[in-house]
Amino acid sequence: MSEGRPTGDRVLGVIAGTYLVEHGAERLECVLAGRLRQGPRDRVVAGDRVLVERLEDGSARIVERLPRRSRLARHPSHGRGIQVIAANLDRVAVVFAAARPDPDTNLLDRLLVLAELSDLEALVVVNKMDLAPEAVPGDPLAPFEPARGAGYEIRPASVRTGAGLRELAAAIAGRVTVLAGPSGTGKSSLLNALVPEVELRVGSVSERTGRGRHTTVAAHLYPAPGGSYLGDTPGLQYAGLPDVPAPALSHAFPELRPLLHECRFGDCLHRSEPGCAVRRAVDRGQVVDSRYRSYLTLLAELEERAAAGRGRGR
Ligand SMILES: Nc1nc2c(ncn2[C@@H]2O[C@H](COP(=O)(O)OP(=O)(O)OP(=O)(O)O)[C@@H](O)[C@H]2O)c(=O)[nH]1
Ligand SMILES: [Mg+2]
Ligand SMILES: [Zn+2]
Repeated sequence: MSEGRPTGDRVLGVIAGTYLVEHGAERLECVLAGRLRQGPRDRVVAGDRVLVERLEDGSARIVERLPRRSRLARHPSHGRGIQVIAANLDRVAVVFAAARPDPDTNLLDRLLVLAELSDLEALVVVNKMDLAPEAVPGDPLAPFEPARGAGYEIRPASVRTGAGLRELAAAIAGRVTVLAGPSGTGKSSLLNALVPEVELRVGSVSERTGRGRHTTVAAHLYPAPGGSYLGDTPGLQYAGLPDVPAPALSHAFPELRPLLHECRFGDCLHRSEPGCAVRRAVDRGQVVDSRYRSYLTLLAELEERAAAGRGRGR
């Protein structure tokens, strides 16, 4: 944080329009000042730094949101623009299971790209390693090899046996990390295991909203030991990429970055352009085929959406 600027209080989460804000050792339940209520729903999200005003009746309200240092955002399933999921994060831990549900490598690549486009560091947690070898014949980490090859840290873990949890706790120490991934991979279980007394809080959240904790509608951060924050996010089954220009997509694949300046054309999209260094590297096996196919899938999606946008007279 730069000097002389207020650092503000951290928003932990939003429950039914009430913002839970960490104010020193206190937790304040705040409403948004009228001015902030005009904006979109993601005006203030988990992780945001805010200025809080306390009123005489003991209530508190958020009067200002400070600039975001980073944000995790996706394209909403309906409509345009982007939906901010959480702000001021350091890392995204993409959580998959070794089995139940089986890993979906295309979704994995998509979530890694989402993190890259949000300028966030990403790591991959492979939970439920206890299910191997019965439920997973062969190497349970094989589906994650392409991501490892691209430079991502892959952390096997099991909430059931406790394997890998200590290492994971060390990896998140002192930082703001959110767990993101498909439903049922064990994000909440990891939170319970890594953050003491979080179960209690999850329980109270459910009571307040009258919903089960499986219907998380917004991200929520939990203070964890060592000055860290660990966050739960709503299931990212749907993870549309934010609108970025097509050429930006290749930059979200770390293993492609060193090749990009070698393509013959500066605006190469790495499909079938002559003199494409990416194609050459794929053909030589230097770039993993499944990662390249994920790139092509996401590229087509961005282009389709851009075309649909133009069709609407954008
Ligand atoms: N065998 C095994 N089961 C696990 C492990 N971790 C979690 N589970 C189980 O997997 C199921 C889903 O776990 P959750 O923690 O609710 O998964 P989640 O990712 O939070 O799911 P959503 O909230 O729906 O996004 C539960 O029945 C857990 O008990 C593990 O390491 N091994
Ligand atoms: Mg959950
Ligand atoms: Zn190219």
